[in-house]
Amino acid sequence: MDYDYSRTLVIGAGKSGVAVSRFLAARGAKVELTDQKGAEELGKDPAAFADMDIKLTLGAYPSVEPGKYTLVVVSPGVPLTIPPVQRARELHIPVTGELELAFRFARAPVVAITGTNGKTTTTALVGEIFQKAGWRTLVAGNIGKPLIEEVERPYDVIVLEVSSFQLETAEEFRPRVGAVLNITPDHLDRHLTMENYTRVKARLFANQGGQDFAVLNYDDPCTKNLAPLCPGKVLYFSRRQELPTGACVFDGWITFLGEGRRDPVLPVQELKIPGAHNLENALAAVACSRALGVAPETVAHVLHAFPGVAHRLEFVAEIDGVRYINDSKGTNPDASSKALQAYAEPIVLIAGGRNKGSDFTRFVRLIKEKARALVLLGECAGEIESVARREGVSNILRAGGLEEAVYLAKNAARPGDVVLLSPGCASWDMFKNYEERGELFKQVVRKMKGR
Ligand code: UMA
Repeated sequence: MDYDYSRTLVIGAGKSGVAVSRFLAARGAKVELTDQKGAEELGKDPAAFADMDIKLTLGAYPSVEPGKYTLVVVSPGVPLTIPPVQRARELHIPVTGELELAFRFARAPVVAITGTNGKTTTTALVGEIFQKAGWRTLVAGNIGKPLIEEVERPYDVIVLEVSSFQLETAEEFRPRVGAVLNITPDHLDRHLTMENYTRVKARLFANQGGQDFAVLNYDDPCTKNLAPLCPGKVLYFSRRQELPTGACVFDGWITFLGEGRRDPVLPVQELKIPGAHNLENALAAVACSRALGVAPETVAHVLHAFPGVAHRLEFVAEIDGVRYINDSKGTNPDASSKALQAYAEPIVLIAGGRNKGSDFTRFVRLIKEKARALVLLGECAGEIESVARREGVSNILRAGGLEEAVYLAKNAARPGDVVLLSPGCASWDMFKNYEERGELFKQVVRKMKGR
């Protein structure tokens, strides 16, 4: 079904909403872009939108009345429970998201990657593999570039990072290859229960046909059990077990098995990105790219060279024998636990921010095992501190801001240690996004090194 976008209300004037508004306005739609924040807080220039024929309604949402809009497009960060969305649904006005809308204009097969953690790294990796193989490749989605911006350009493949927020409004979205990397508690402030969260992730496969591929993590019971919901061919990947088909580790090699063939791709030791979780990301990338026929040598070349993505276990500097690592993208306890596990050295951890409904107990137990000191900041510092004290973590420091946190961490660290920013929380209490948080961390560390 095609949407009638002639009179569209777009909610949320961030990256996604602005891209959708531009796209639809350029096609002659009457677009109204709204945001709960005012113009000043948003830092948007209303004149620029007027030039594009986009009506801005900021600071409060417009009323949704019968006949006023033909379509409502909701940004990923906007919950579907807000009054204008509810009202639109009462009036049977279609409500969609940028992912679903953009997909309907897509001309190339889509490889879509979701999961609680690892999706940005895996998406970037798969994108590199297709590029290296000579495919004209668009890498977009939750990774930071709305699909709609370039969806109509001539690409051979679209590699998309997809979030659970985007999948909430997916209806006809049908990736040729869909991968779910792992499912652990996250965004429960929005999805409320793990059942809902898992159901939303499974929407990735809802419209697939027999010739499409579902790439699933065999080691994660939540994703392994999605197989019966997949109409396409299931390709498992496993870091722990040898599998008859799919991607796994065989005699120390990352290996792909399929159609009676066993293709050794690369010795695990030669994978550049560190940590067990990155081996899982690499295995998923192997499955996604081999599903569409990329040669094992090309895959190997990229796995060997790929340095990782910014804000994910990103090395910043070494000062007085202490390595500083930016993992600002550790926005939930599970992601940050993986970061802690990636280092054998003692760690001084900087954590805290906005809790998205997570329980910190397991994270704190790992902190007790791996960290020399814990520096806490942000909205839920008190909450983490009380769990940490209960679990027996003693060396806890409190910082008023990120800069202070870095200096406290520097004082607590000894030569050979790692100072790790991996907050286990969203950044939204103090920053616009995790990128801004990571950039400030890098800036402070570099300033410290310059002294
Ligand atoms: N807003 C409202 N009403 C609300 C909530 C928000 O008006 O009830 C407004 C805010 O005031 C703000 C705007 O909505 O101005 C922000 O919209 P947004 O949160 O959807 O952010 P965008 O800038 O459009 O970025 C979104 C994704 N953000 C989220 O999902 C929270 C980006 O993912 C994505 O890169 C971008 O679209 C392009 O597709 C970021 C993210 O944090 C990286 N994703 C989460 C994650 O990875 O865990 C899901």
